[in-house]
Amino acid sequence: MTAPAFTPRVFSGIQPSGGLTLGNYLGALKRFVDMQNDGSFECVFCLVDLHAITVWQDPKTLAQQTREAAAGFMASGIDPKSSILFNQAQVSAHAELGWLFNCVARMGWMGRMTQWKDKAGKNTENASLGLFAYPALMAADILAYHATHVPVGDDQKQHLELTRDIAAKFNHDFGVDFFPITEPVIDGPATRVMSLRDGTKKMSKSDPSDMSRINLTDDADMILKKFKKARTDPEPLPETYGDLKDRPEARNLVDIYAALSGQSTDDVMGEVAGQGWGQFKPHLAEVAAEKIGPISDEMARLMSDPAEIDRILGDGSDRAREIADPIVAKTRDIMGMISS
Ligand code: AQP
Repeated sequence: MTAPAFTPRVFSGIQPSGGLTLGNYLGALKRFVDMQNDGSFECVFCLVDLHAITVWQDPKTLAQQTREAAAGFMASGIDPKSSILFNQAQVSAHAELGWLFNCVARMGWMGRMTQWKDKAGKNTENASLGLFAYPALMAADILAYHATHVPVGDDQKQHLELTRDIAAKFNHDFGVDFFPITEPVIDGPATRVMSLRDGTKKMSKSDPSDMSRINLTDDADMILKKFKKARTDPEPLPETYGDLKDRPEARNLVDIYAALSGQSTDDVMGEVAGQGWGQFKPHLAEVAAEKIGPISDEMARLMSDPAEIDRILGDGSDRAREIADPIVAKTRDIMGMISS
């Protein structure tokens, strides 16, 4: 249970490690907007560029990717006046608390993280130390704001559990009730959108194949092309959602359709049962293009004024520091460090 003393506050972030995908939109952005509009929470949203550099990022394109991701947040409905929107590198509290948490987290905890194993692969000797420590920085991102709720896709569940472990260990080790035990918010029909080329892999902005994902900047023709080429099996759509259990590619397209059309998966099956892919895929593409088209247009409009995006991120960083700096100062104090 979250201690009632904490202000209901949402924190979440997305890496500007490439263009935003439909997975980022359905698994994260759409839900960020719902929580902002719900009005029950203070909302803090971050372009986590310090996380992005745990794998190589070209310095010539990182700033542009960060602005494009910020445009994607705003075009999806994040209002930078009511929510705080900023990039992580401008608020040094993240890096500082990340270091303090490196000294709380245990090597064994980090070594068990599936994202570390997936991203480092067999070549762990050559992976960056930052990639290994990534979950401690993520805990710092969240806990620097005493965030009580974190909306994320299903792939981040394990990192959220680690955030809770770090908060609990810190509170226990120092005999305080300082950090909240944050609640993950993982719900809805598309918390894990899968690759269009392989139904066992999640859709990812850094997948080498652009055909594996729908980008928020794809136009209607490209969306249709990608869905038409999406891997499926030869069977038509079955009567019930349960019948899709062993058909990951088919289930993924149904999940995407349900999330985009705002229907339950059972209602979707009632609508599409018996359809072949030649009928279902173009309809799915049309629904996707209707949703993504306005976002893509608004992103292009926002991107035509990069100075304004930088101003918004600067303003968001000032507001973020006002919350995070005192929390990190108090953390140093609890740990026994001298500070002015
Ligand atoms: N395929 C997905 N389905 C549902 N949610 C997803 N998210 C990412 N991919 C999917 C959610 O988006 C948020 C931001 O993710 P991130 O960019 O910080 O990192 P990631 O999860 O590693 O996303 P990518 O696209 O796979 O990035 P790269 O390729 O750079 O590693 C998170 O809430 C995540 O759950």
